[in-house]
Amino acid sequence: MAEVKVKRFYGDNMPDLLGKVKSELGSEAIIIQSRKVRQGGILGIFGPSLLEVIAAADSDNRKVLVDSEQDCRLEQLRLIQNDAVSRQVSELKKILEENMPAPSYGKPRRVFPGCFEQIFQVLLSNDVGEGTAREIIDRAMYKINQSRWQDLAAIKADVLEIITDYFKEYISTESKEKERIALVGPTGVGKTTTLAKLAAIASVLKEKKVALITIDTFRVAALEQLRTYADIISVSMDVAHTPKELKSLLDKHQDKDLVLVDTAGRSPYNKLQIAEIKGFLDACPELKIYLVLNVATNQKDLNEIILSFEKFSIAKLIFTKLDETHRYGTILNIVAGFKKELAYVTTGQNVPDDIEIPTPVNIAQLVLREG
Ligand SMILES: Nc1nc2c(ncn2[C@@H]2O[C@H](COP(=O)(O)OP(=O)(O)OP(=O)(O)O)[C@@H](O)[C@H]2O)c(=O)[nH]1
Ligand SMILES: [Mg+2]
Repeated sequence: MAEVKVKRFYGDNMPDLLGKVKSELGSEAIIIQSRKVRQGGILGIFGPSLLEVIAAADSDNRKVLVDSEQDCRLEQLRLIQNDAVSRQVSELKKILEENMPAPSYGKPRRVFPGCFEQIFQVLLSNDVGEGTAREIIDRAMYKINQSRWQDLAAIKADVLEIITDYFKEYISTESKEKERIALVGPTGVGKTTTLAKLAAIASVLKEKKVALITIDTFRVAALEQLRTYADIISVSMDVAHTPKELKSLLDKHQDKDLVLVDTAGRSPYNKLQIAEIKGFLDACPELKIYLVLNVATNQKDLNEIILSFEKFSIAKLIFTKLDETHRYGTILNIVAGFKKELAYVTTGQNVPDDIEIPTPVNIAQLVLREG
């Protein structure tokens, strides 16, 4: 396969950008994408907008000249119209996604000045995605006067505030209304345990009327596990074998303040099993679906999981097993990338103690934690 060089360029205007593309990748470079971006990108809360061009050159030397913004648009149109080329474009995009260095504004990796680099490295070591980390530092640099760029404590405080502000948008407050919630997610992430924690808090501590339902008839042990929790908490527990049964059980429990539905863990790659659960949940539109994720899962797997479970119209996220890792950057990556609210985090196996409604500042502190 031809060797492909893919690069992202930033600038204020298209002629300058195209000049950069030509000088770095040659006049036969292909523009894959051009768009306006906020200097802050994913976080979208940064300063002025920039033009971004993603360009590629390959060793087959295809003749694609890009001279002006108009040429660039025409070129994109041609690419879309030409099937063979657009196949190649998707191939390039794939390579791009896999191998793309973080935005470098057309230069090799920029080392941040003063103490910013140190904080940048802390974010990276906590698994914050490089692009997101860069955006956070860019914003901090924009915010902090240059005379304080050596003041580590001040920079840290500002970065904490930036991350906190971001989480403020995506951390949900507890609903006062009656709720019907189904937990879905991969196997073993802690769905049943989390459900038991929520049921115990609502029923025992808040004296609400609670019912549990499970559609996880896949394993006898799973039924026993939930029944044991239901017995300890003294709440009813029903089993739904079909979507229709689930619907009528929800109707039966209309008087309850909280109805929690447990589902069987599913591999994100098993489309059939996921479709089966979807069949149950689609029959009950009143159910809010929370996706449960183990925070210690690597970012690529988390992305796959979210994409597979996205079919369910995920309302909120729950991150589990915060006690099993010291790196929490993936929470920021997922919340930033998928723009989903965070409902709860769990921090251990104890029912009901090890669950919290996160506060923006607490989660931000975890993301910025050192050592
Ligand atoms: N360390 C830690 N363990 C947890 C946490 N939440 C759940 N677990 C443990 O993870 C294991 C699996 O928990 P379950 O609740 O059965 O997970 P599940 O998602 O219902 O599993 P399946 O139904 O088989 O898909 C159990 O040993 C739990 O005690 C947590 O926050 N921290
Ligand atoms: Mg379970």
